[in-house]
Amino acid sequence: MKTLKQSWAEPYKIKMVELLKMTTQSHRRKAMSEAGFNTFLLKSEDVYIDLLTDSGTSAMSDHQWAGMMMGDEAYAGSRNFYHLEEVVKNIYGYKYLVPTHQGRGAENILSKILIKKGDIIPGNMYFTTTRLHQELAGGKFEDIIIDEAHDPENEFPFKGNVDLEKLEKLIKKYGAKRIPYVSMATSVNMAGGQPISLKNLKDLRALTKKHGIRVIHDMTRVAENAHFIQQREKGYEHKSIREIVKEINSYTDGATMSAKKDALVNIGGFLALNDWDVFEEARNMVVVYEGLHTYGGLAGRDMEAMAIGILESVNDNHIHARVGQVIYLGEKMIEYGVPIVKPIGGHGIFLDAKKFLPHIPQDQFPAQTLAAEVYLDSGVRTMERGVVSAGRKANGENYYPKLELVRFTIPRRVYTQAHMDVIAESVANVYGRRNKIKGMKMVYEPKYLRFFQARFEKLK
Ligand code: PLI
Repeated sequence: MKTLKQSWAEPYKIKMVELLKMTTQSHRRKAMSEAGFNTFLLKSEDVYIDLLTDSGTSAMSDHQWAGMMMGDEAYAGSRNFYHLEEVVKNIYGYKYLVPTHQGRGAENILSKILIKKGDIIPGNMYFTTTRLHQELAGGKFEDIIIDEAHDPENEFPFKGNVDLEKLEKLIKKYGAKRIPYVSMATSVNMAGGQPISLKNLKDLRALTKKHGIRVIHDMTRVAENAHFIQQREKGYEHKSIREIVKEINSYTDGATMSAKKDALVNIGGFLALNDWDVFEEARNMVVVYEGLHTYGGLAGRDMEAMAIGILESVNDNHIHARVGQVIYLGEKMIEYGVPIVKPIGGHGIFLDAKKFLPHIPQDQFPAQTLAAEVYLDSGVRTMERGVVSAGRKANGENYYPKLELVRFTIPRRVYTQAHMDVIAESVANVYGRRNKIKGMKMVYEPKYLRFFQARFEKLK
């Protein structure tokens, strides 16, 4: 029987450490100014605790490192590919695998195959690279996530759910023929790492099946979503993460995966499919953009580390500790009175910058400003997920997302509870002097995915 309170602890011990550089305020001021007040442009050496992303930043296990030594670096037919293929089949339940160098490689291929000019792609909130590939292929993304997802304070337990009425309206308006698939993500990143429920997914499956529309799953953080289903959805409390992951996937036709997150590797991804015809085309296209269909831009050793990482990622103790650490940090921030997205998500804490800095209008980039201020305070690097990340529409106008957030993304198996304390204290410091903080203007804007390389100046 489960006790009411069950503390988590890391299901591993530390065998090797990487020393961190502590910096002074004046050093950080210079570094931030040289980086154009964009945390993506900071040098990693100037960062103390790096919460820019959970992508490719996880610590690999000794098993994974041992697997790296077992790399079969043949150009074709590497044994590591076959191992990965078997793991993807067994753990995720998809029939066919096309490896890619990372998630966006899979998104590119899938979008080129399934999307025609003028198509509509409904999804449970956009993700930056996913939507861009859909647009580059001639499609238009339509947000069909439930309204609760756009409200940082709404504590609905499954804010990643699809609003089926919104989807039905789109089907009525455009016709099912113009909708090649529904782009469904688990642990919705831009909403704050919010899960979709299995009930909602089953309903989505029933509706799309009626209209002959595919469901394509962005399964980048599927195991973290499975954890929330286990914790919150009736009937799943005694199911393992592995079982829940498999069930989620069973209601979808294929998936794009950035293995740099859930799957605990520093590089890698794939496209997984159940439909032979789409697979055939993808297997052909991958040779154009990534590499041969048995390596897709990866070394044999990368595929081996990924296969082992996938197995480790669906371990219940691993996920419990991983999400437990994120929740620990979020609860600390709440104790300090700092406004964050609730419920706390799976891969990071998202500060509500509109509420944190209500005096800064959205076109003066409150989240970008706040990310810079946290770095200046303590050397903790975070990232903007607001108006800068949202970019511009095809007609050149800015998207103005309701959510204007700063993401504190927690790499897996990397930082300790003491680091979490230091991070929360730094945010509390910045919160204490929030009224004195001024916004910024953008002085350089690249054409694609501007958040990566844009530069800013502080307003006087
Ligand atoms: O960074 P990639 O190309 O391996 O994966 C792209 C990608 C696709 N879907 C989702 C939900 C992501 O979160 C994602 C990448 N995310 C990054 C880099 C992040 O920092 O969240």
